Amino acid sequence: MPDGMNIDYDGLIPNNVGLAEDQRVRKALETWHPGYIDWWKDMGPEGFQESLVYLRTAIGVDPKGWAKFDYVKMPEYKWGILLAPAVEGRTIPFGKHKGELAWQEVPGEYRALLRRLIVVQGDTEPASVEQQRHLGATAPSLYDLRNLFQVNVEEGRHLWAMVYLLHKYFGTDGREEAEELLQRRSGHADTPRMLGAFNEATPDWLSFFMFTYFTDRDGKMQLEALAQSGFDPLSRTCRFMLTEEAHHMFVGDSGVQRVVERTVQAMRDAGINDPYDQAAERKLGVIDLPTIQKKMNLHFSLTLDLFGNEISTNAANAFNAGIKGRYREDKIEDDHDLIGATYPVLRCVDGEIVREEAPALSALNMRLRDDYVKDCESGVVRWNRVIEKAGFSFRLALPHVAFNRAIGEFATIKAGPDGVVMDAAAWAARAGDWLPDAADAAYIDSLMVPVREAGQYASWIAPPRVGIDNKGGDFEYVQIVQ
Ligand code: BYC
Ligand code: FE
Ligand code: FE
Repeated sequence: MPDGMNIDYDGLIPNNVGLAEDQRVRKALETWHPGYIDWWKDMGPEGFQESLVYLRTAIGVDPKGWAKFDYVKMPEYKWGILLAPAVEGRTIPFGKHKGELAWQEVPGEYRALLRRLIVVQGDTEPASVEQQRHLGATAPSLYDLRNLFQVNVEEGRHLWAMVYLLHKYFGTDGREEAEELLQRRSGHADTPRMLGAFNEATPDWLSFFMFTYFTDRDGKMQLEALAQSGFDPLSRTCRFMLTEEAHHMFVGDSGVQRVVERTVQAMRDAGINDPYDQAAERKLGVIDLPTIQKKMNLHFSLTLDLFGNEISTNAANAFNAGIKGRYREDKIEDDHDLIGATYPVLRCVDGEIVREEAPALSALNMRLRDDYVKDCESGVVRWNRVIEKAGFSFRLALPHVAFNRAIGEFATIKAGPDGVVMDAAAWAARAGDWLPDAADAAYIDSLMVPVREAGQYASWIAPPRVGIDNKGGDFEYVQIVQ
């Protein structure tokens, strides 16, 4: 058995799961590979398949040196299967099997449950690549273009990670699911991706930064919960995915920050004092602060839907079974079975938002969402510091969790970003103040002109403070070949 530190980097599929000795799975994956490449060429980054991109490739799982950087044509990227090293004697950390040895095979009774979670996780990865496929055409710099592609190839690898589990552990139906992951399409009327937010458009770069900040962060939370799994191969795969995920959120976090920096800088240079003077801000060719807030409202609320219903028996079953834990379950000090425990949940009762104690097991989606909202705050605080330092009395804020929801308790009511419940007509009359409208979209679109000279940046975004892999902001991160 591989201990997880031996990387086979020579074959078609770099891996540390002993594929060379596992004929059946190797064959299955080699059969799946051409379909994946076809999908990548059809649905991956449009127009840049021949370009040389300065990419990080995962080549190991040692936290001190797991990646190397080099120019790569994306279709030739080495999408490997890498699991975090096995932890000797690891036990199931929660639920009714707590303390038993972690499973190395799928327990029969939980097969369907596990398969569904793996398929849902797998489905989001290619979906995001599809959503972002047009963005290369309008990248604000080569640095940003490279970051987009880095995120894209790694989401591709995350699909591989789930497909490996399906092929290795789920037989014929696993193979069918792996096929279908290549068939569904983000936003398609007949064969959409599985979760709502992954069928929305990512029309511009501000949306891309908001998506990688907010939606990739749902990825982080869900992967952390699955990394606790008693099914050890899932746990190990998610643990390694999380090391890549950090960069995706960095792209979003620093991307939004650079937009804010540029906006307040331009406002100061022009002597604008009123941060709500949208027209004046737009004359400067930057994205005005109120529009940044609206984009944030949209992407945050769309992402909250990804946590499912506040009260969920699926979530309770997955926890009881030892399949999906809480965020950083291993750092929580309680009995880890939650029988008889309660958790405060925001519910909608007679059209009002109220906090109620609910059985903690049923409230696990709510709990993960609470942890997520806390995690989201840190970036907002940093962005606000930039605005404050520039001397403007404007603060970005996460909207209330009841705002603009399509799943869960608040799907049937209308609430403003402040959480005040209102009737549908009143809400509709204000929607343009809270969410980007057609005029906002047209304005942002007008700014989305490509900048392709090394070291140059579009008017609406500040250069990064440091580059990637100790290179400067003026490094040629993409050698464009079209
Ligand atoms: N859209 O009992 P409930 C990432 C369905 S992001 C459509 O509350 P549960 C990434 C639900 O499936 C992380 N349908 O559901 C980020 C269920 O259907 P069934 C992705 C929805 O299971 C950026 C029914 O409603 N990973 O990695 O407690 C770039 C009842 O709901 C939605 C995961 O999500 C929705 N939003 O919770 C790239 C982890 N929400 O089964 C990648 C795996 C709910 O009754 N998935 N439904 O037919 C899960 O843990 C759970 O499936 C969910 C839903 C948390 C998503
Ligand atoms: Fe991912
Ligand atoms: Fe990601």
